[in-house]
Amino acid sequence: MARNDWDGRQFPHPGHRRPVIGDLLTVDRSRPIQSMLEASRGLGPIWELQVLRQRLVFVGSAALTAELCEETRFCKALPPAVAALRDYAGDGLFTAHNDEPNWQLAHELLVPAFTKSAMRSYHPTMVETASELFDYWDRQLAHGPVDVSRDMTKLTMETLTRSAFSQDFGSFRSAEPHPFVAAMVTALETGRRKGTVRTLPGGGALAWLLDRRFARHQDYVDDMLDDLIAARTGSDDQHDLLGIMLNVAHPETGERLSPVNIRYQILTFLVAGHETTSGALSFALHYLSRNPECLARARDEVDGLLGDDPTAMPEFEQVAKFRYVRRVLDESLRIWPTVPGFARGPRESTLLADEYRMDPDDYAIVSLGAVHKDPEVWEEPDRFDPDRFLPENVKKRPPHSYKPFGAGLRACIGRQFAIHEAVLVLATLVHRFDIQADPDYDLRVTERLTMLPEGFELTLRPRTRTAVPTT
Ligand code: MNH
Repeated sequence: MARNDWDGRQFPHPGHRRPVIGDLLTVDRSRPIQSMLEASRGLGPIWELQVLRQRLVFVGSAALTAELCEETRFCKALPPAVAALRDYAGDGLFTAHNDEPNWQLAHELLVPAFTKSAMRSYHPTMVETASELFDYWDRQLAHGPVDVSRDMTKLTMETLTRSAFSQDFGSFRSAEPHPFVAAMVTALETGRRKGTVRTLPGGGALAWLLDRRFARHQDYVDDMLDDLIAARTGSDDQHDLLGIMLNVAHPETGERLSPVNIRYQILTFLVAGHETTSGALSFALHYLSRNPECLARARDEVDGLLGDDPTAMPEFEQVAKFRYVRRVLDESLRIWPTVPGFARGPRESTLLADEYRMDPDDYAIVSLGAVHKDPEVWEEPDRFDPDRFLPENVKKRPPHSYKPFGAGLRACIGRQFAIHEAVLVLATLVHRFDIQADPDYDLRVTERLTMLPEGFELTLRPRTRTAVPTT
């Protein structure tokens, strides 16, 4: 574990630090990330929190973030909460240490499967899954408003299981989640709680208890994936991510991923890819439902490209043309980055901001909630304004002031996947339905592994052909 002592330096911290527990009382356990961010107001661009035995140093300015993103000097670090996920994601892409050989190998084998053009092969699956959700909503309309975060999470999970290993869990055909999905969610939640618990005195024992209680969920998930991997071994199809991982050897070394590592990668895609994208979709829908002029612009754009059939779905090439919808997504991820931060440490001892000595076992957490609202860069940072992402406006900003997908070599490999899916779903949703939020709803954000709107409902009304202007 990183020592993180920063050469003995102390940074500003919220008041009332106590012996032993440190700043624990400033952290609201039901919304730790939001409460830590609120407590940092007024502390400047770099601050710290001491939570029991764990010390966290955060940066919140675009300038310090730009420096930490310099790949020659800094690289990804794994703070304890991320390292805790290694129990089930092992040396998969997200949780691998920079120097673990499986990171390099998996990265090189999988990058081609995540390029923009590779999205062409996932596009039909994304279209089909979104259509199933919309058909399900059509059948649900009489039952009142829909729970947006819940249904978006089902959607992104279903898209991923189909794209990653061609498994259809029928999320929109039955009321109960498939046992695999339920077990996955429980195993994930346990992993997250273990990450928190380990920092407590005696936390090792608590983590062990959690392990004992939830091991069967993890075993079920692992067994199912191992069976699936075994069943596909020997066939040479490469039509999904599993097929690529089983059948593509490294062009120079001939190396392949081991079956266990393939299981880690699949779990990683499911974990890293489903709640993150569903949160982004849900926040975007929240802001669209609150900003009628933005909704009208988004809809005009989509109507212009898809025409007057409300159930029309786009071709692959059309998705990139939903420019305004894309800006809505970008702006939503600015205000609510669903992955709230990432950690960076120096490759060799160095001075951050010419001032703070960092050694290789120190790390700083880039607090995206702060960086994306840095007043040096963003005017009226709390206002929702997708036009901030017009190309001419993007050019005016320093390059590292917006980092929802992380930085450098270890940045998000699924970025294009998430963007293609989210733009496709947002565009087709506003084309097919009128959306109406409860005017009394105030955005509440729940924190799981990622950030999601909580209790956010939309009343949907199908648009009719005549309501959609002909083009
Ligand atoms: Mn994703 C890494 C954000 C969607 C798979 N992702 C990261 C990081 C951020 C991130 C930030 C860097 C973390 C770090 O430095 O520690 N990811 C997102 C967001 C979305 C998202 C905001 C959606 C919106 N991610 C996806 C999807 C997938 C995916 C979809 C897979 C299908 N992400 C990954 C993987 C990594 C990652 C794998 C780790 C990459 C690496 O380290 O090599």
